[in-house]
Amino acid sequence: MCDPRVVSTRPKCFPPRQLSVRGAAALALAILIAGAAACSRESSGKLYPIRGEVVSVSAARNGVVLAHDTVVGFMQAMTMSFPVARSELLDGISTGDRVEGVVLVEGARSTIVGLAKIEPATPPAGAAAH
Ligand SMILES: [Cu+2]
Repeated sequence: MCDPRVVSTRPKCFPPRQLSVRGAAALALAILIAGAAACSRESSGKLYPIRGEVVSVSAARNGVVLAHDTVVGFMQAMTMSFPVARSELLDGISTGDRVEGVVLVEGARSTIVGLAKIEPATPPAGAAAH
């Protein structure tokens, strides 16, 4: 018989197999709890990187129409409008800009949660020397 006080300090009181099962269950539970905590704070959606060109920015600055490239694992290239999580995301963004960002997909809703203008590629050094 194992004395409970001995169990806590002497693992040999548990058969090794039982120990590992308990360890795995505890680990799975810890992951679940961590995941649930993260979800309640953020959201249950999935994030995808997105790239495209700005077709228009809504007058209320709460949405943007993007001609976006393929979003791997989510959708093919198309032109569509997205709500933006915060109007500040559209600061400095205007029609014709090439942008990249992050889209949060929750069920049927996809919201732009990050957006930045891609600076035009700088010409190689010496290219404009003449
Ligand atoms: Cu789309």
